[in-house]
Order: sequence, then structure tokens, then C-alpha cells
Amino acid sequence: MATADPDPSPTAAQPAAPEDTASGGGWPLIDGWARATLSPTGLRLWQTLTHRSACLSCAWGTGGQNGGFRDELGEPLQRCLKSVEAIGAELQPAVPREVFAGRTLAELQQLSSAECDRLGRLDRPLIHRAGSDHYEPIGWEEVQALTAEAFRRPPPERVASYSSGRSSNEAAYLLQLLLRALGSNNLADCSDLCHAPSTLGLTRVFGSGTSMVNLESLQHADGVVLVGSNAPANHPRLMNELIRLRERGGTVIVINPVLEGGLLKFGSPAFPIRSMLGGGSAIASLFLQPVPGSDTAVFLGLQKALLERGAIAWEFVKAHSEGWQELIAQIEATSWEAITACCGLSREELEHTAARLAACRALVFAWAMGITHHANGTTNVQAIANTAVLSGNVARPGAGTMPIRGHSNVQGFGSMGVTVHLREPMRLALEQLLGRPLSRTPGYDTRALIEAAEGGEVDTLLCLGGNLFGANPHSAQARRALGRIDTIAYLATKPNTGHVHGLAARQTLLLPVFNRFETPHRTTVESGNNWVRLNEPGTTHLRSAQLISEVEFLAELAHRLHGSDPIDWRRLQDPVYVRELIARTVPGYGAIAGIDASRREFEVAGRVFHEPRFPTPSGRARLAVTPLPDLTLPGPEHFGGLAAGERGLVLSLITARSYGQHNTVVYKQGDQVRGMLHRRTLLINPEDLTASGLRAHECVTVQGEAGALADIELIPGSIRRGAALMFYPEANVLMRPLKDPDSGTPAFKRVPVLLRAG
Ligand SMILES: Nc1nc2c(c(=O)[nH]1)N[C@H]1C(S)=C(S)[C@@H](COP(=O)(O)OP(=O)(O)OC[C@H]3O[C@@H](n4cnc5c(=O)[nH]c(N)nc54)[C@H](O)[C@@H]3O)O[C@H]1N2
Ligand SMILES: Nc1nc2c(c(=O)[nH]1)N[C@H]1C(S)=C(S)[C@@H](COP(=O)(O)OP(=O)(O)OC[C@H]3O[C@@H](n4cnc5c(=O)[nH]c(N)nc54)[C@H](O)[C@@H]3O)O[C@H]1N2
Ligand code: SF4
Ligand SMILES: [Mo]
Repeated sequence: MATADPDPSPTAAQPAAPEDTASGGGWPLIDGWARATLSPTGLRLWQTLTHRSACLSCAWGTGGQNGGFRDELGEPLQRCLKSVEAIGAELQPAVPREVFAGRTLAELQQLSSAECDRLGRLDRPLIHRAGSDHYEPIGWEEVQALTAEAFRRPPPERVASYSSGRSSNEAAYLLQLLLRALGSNNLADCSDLCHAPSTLGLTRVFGSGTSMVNLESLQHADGVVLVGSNAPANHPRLMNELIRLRERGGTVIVINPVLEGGLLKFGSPAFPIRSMLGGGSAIASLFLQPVPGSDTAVFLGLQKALLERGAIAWEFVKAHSEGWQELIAQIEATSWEAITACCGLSREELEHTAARLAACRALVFAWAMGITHHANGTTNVQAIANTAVLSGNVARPGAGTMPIRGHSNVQGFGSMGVTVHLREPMRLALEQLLGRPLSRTPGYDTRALIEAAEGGEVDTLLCLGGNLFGANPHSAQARRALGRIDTIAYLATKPNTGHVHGLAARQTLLLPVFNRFETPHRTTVESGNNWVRLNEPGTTHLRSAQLISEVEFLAELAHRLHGSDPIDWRRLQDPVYVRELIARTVPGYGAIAGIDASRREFEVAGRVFHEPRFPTPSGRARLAVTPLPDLTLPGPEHFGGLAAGERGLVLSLITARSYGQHNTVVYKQGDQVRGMLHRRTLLINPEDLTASGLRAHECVTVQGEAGALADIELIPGSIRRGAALMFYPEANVLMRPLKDPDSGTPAFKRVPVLLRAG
């Protein structure tokens, strides 16, 4: 454990001291803002930043009706550089004509993710037909006819969609309505690769799958436990809340196998003096570095320590939960040896941390992909939720569970019914709207979609944003699977690797859409804190572009498929009408019906718990046992073995985002904060280097279960022994798609790999 503030920890099990690690934020951010402002697109960029629409980037959800820079409490200066990067990429000129006309697909397939994105904006529809080595232009009428035919012909179980949470609620709602009306539940979504374990785990415990904390509530907390999140890079404005919490004398406990610099100190432009002169504000009060994948053991350890020190909120637990007897029995029966052997933290560290937790008046438990990207991701989430209940930290001001959502509107997609787990109230409402029962055939989530496609069971796929190829594990399998689908339509703003590697068997359509700040009509999105934002209409800088709004495209497709049975599908081109239907059928969304008139943004009803009555059958939180995971790694022989005298070792690989990328879109090659100056790097503990005979900055081959990457530079850093970190999406060639059986989410953060010298 490393401590980041004057409060001394009882042990110092991990070597890295805070000074060893570069801090997050600070000068590079201020410099980034200056550069962006002075660039040729600077003026347009500022116009976009002040446009009344939500940030494109993460689900923290800055922007909207309060003006581009404000959060839902109206606080100014809440835009971060990530947002600027995302807008900058959208303000690129159109892809030059000669790119798709002149370059063959084989040439385009050589491009990296960053190079694809830098080609520019897609500005007219394109098609790739089997046998051709080019994408070629196509008119919208032909696009609509081909797409409608591709959806009409096969049986409904053989058509599917994949979506990424960048689009609007209105487009999401239409997408699921269109597919469900057809009889298909195959609504795969990027959340299947992301927070599906949070939705499932929280629903099991509380009957509701989203954050139970809003921004205001967070501001009443005096403690935050931040688990498996690199918020300085991925949710920068959350850092302002953590800085303020520390200023109020609160406690921030970070749990992460990587001693992320920005979680020790962060220089936020919202606090400029400290950012520039003081090297940033202190974040972590306590930093625990467990074995990757062991968080269930960490939380069982914290629960055991709370139990032993008499800090269980018994009154609350007995009054407002069920199943606690079995959980307490598990905690008592699980030995300290089993817990510490699994998570690699000492009993003293866990006891000390539990004492800090018990001393807090109101605690928020927040987490991201370090918790969900595991073969037991759902159990991890339940272990956190159990801890929140046992310590009495739910359903009161300043306390609760808060999954930190990813894409800017990923949560809205779930609310709109883009999920294979449609909730009963919404099913009934949709059945009433459509006047017929919905199909009960289980739908494909993202992994099931890839597996079904590989087995030749999918004919037509519509991708509303995202990069299905790049985001999946086992890139070779993803390419093969997509290649067996007859027709794929990609709706996107910019080209990505998926568009050139994920080619369908017969025809692939690449269709350019308006982004959020360009869409010619109003749209809405939902933040990770359940706040619904309204985006005003906008315009595009692309001259003579043939862009389409996602709503218009989907409504036209629906009309061609369904005519006016039983609703007037073409009328759905009017987003006001779509919002009317949303208000009628989506639980908690009644207020959206009046949003066009009132322009009043709102909190989704029933999500934030102010008192301990939960939407479970008994009204109580449902606690359940959380088994310890088996984290045994295979030996070198699993990968073909090491020859006598050959240097190397097996590690547990975390695949994560660098400080300069948004998912599969890479903005910057280097990650200064982690000292990983290019993409072909691997972060490793210095003691693992010494023990294996490998050397710092040596280039090695990283061998996974599905593929290998050569010439990877070893970067010594503050990461737990036995673990390594590489950047996604490049690392996706390495891994076999091991997944959490409950949620279907891949174990992206625990990939067994063998490192070999040379
Ligand atoms: N700038 C930027 N912002 C983004 C994104 C982006 O790519 N770029 N992506 C968006 C999306 S879709 C998402 S889902 C989020 C992702 O946001 P994050 O979840 O913060 O992103 P990751 O980089 O995947 O990794 C999270 C952290 O988990 C830690 N970790 C790995 N394994 C474990 C473990 O076993 N236990 C614990 N406790 N920690 C572990 C890693 O060290 C890392 O610090 O960000 C969103 N925002
Ligand atoms: N190894 C590994 N793999 C991972 C992860 C990991 O941590 N490690 N993280 C996983 C996670 S958390 C996620 S969420 C997925 C992300 O998976 P995806 O959401 O599928 O991928 P993105 O890279 O976010 O998709 C970006 C593309 O969306 C398109 N786009 C952008 N804006 C819009 C818009 O407004 N409308 C439309 N129609 N298209 C738009 C652009 O073409 C852009 O190239 O990746 C997952 N894969
Ligand atoms: S924190 Fe997230 S929502 Fe807020 S400005 Fe940054 S990227 Fe956008
Ligand atoms: Mo995500």
C-alpha cells in the first residue's frame, strides 16, 4: 500500500512513493487548451464549446442547457481537455475524395486507429461490394432500399444491431423499437463490454441498475472509495469533486493495482493556482494496490474488518436488507489467510482502511472498468454494494453506490431499451404501444453476437456508431465473424478500423451522420448521474456534405419495414413525437414530454434513493455471498514454454486507456503520465524485471492465448508485481474472449500473457 497524504499507513508493502510518479492534469492541460484555441479550428471550437449541447465524450455529462461549460448544478468551468479533443476530431475537414477512390482496402487496413480517425469526417455514403477492393459512393435512396431489403428478407432472429452510447436517446429509442417491432431482441450494445456487470450486480442488490447518487449528493459525502477507475484521464471533472472533498477534510480511498499518478495529485484548471504552482491537489488519502481481479477479496476483507471492529450498521442492515445472515456467515467463514492470499494486501492494510471507512459519516463507492472487466465482474459489483449496505452507506444524502459510466450517452441507451435484458415495465408498455406481444427469443449481447455471426447465424447488422471490430477481444475472431454477415451498415461520423477490417460477406455500407452538436433537431442524452440533458439543434462545418441525422435514417428504415402498422413510423422523423413515445413507455422519463416547451432538464425519476426503500419485491436490499475468485495464472508451458536459458515470465495483463485516447480512437501516441511514450509499450513492476532477467526498455514479444505482439518496449513503473498494463485496442489481438458468465462482459483486465525476450 502506498499512502498519499500525511496519514501514515501501517505498512508499506508497495515500493512506489508518490514523488516517483508524474501527476495528472496541470500544465499539459493548460497548454492543451491554449494550443486548441490557437489552432485553425479554434474559433469553431469555442463556438461548439459554448453551444447548448452535452459533451460528446464521457458520461459525467457536462454541458447542455446551462451552456457548454456548466454541470447540472449550474457550476461553470466544467469542461475538460478530453472534450476539446473530441470536438477537435469532429471539426476535421471531410475525408479527401482520393482516400476511398485511390486507396485499396488492403492499403486502408494498414492504417492504425489514430490514422483512420485523422482521415477526416465521413461526408457521403459509401458502399463496399464483395469482390471489390474499394469503397465507392452510393446515393441515399439506394442505401435506404438496400438496408430495408437486408432487414426485411431474413427471419428476425438473424438481424441485429450494435450501438455505442454516442448517439441520442431518440435514436436509441427508435433503434430498439424498430428491431423489436420486427421481432428481434438482438440489441447488442457497447455497455455489454463495459458496465453490464454494474447494471446486473446493482439490480440484483437494489432492484435498480444505475447510480443512486447524484452530483448534489456527492457533494455531501465526506468519503469516496474509488475503485478501478482512472478518472484523471477518463472522467476529469469527477476530479474536481474529489479535490473539493479533500478540501472539506474528507477521505479518498483509491483501490487500483496501478499507482495512477493523477489519482495521487491532480492539477485541475478549475483550481488554476494550485494546478500551476503547487503541482496539483492531493487526491488519494490512502492507496491500495491489490492483485488485478481480486477486488471481491478486498471488499470481503473490508467487511470482515468492519465486522470485527463492531462497525457494521446493524440496525440499518436488519431493517432494510435481506440475505445478510448468509453474507455474514460467509464473512466469518472466510479466513484472513484466504483473503490476503487472494488480494495480496495485508490484514493490517485492510483493517486500517476499514477504520478509515468507519470514521466517515457518508461514503460514496464509485467504480469503473477495473471492477467490471473481469470474469467475476458482477460479483465484484455485488461485493461493493454489500459493503455499502453493511456500513450503512446507502440511500441517504452523501452516501451510495456510483458506477462511473463510460460513453456520454451509454446510460441513456440502456434506459431507452437498447439491451438484451428489457425490464418488465418497459416490455409491457412497448407491447401496449405496438399492440402485440414482443418476441421472447433471447437476444444476442455483444459477445453472443460475435459468436453467432461466426457460426453463420446473422445476416444483417446495423451499427449505430462504435467500432465493433476494434472493441472486441480476439481481433482475428471478430474479423472472421463480421465477414460471415451478409450486410453490415455502419452509421458513423468518422472512419475507424472497424470499417475496413469488419467487412461483410456481400455488402458493407458506410453512412455519414451528424454528430450531437450538428444534428438539425433537438435531442436528449442521459448522464451517468441520471441527469437528462437537452441538446439544441446545430449546423455542420462540412460544405455540401450528405450527412443524415440518425433519427431520420432510422425512422425512414422503420417506415419502409413497417409502413404505418401500428404507429405512423414516418412521423417518428419528428423527435418531438419520439419524445412523446419515450414519455409513455420508458420508466422515469415522464418529464421528457414537456422538455421541448420548458427546456427544463431533469433527473430520471426513481433512480436516486433518498430513503432506504428499494425497487425489489420486498423493498429491501438483497445481500448475497460473493465467492472469492481463483486467480491462478497458467505457467509458461501454456504458451508453448520458454526454452532453456530464455528470459521471460507470465504476467496478468490489464488492457486500459492511455491518457490520450477515447476508446478505440487514439488522439495522442504517448502517455507521459505513465512514462509510456508510445503505443507499443508495456508497464511492468521493476522487481518482475529483475526476477525474470528482462531489462527496462528492452523490446519483448508478448504472447497471449489468441495472438502475439512483437517489439513491445518494457516500461518500469508503479504497478503491482505480477501485473502488466498495455493499451487497448492494440492489445485486443492477444486475448481469448474469456467472459463473466453472468453479464457476458469480457475479462479485459486480466489477460494471461507470456513475455519473451527478443
Ligand atoms: N479520455 C477518455 N475518457 C473516457 C474514455 C476514453 O477512452 N478516454 N472511455 C470512456 C468509457 S467507454 C469508459 S468505460 C470509461 C473507462 O474509464 P476507466 O475505467 O477509468 O478506464 P480504463 O483505462 O479501462 O481503466 C480503469 C482503471 O482500472 C484499473 N484496474 C485494472 N484492473 C483492476 C483491478 O483488477 N482492480 C482494480 N481495483 N482496478 C483495476 C487500471 O489500472 C485503470 O487505472 O471512460 C470513459 N471516458
Ligand atoms: N482490451 C480492451 N477492450 C475494450 C476495453 C478495454 O478496456 N480493453 N473497453 C471496452 C469498453 S468499456 C467499451 S465502451 C468499448 C467501446 O467500444 P465502441 O463504443 O464500439 O468504440 P468507440 O471507439 O467508442 O467507437 C468510436 C466510433 O464511434 C463513431 N462515432 C462517434 N460519434 C458518433 C455519433 O455521434 N454517431 C455515430 N453513429 N457514430 C459516432 C466514430 O466512427 C468512432 O470511430 O470497448 C471495449 N473494449
Ligand atoms: S468530464 Fe466528461 S463530460 Fe465533462 S467535459 Fe470532460 S469528457 Fe466531457
Ligand atoms: Mo465503456
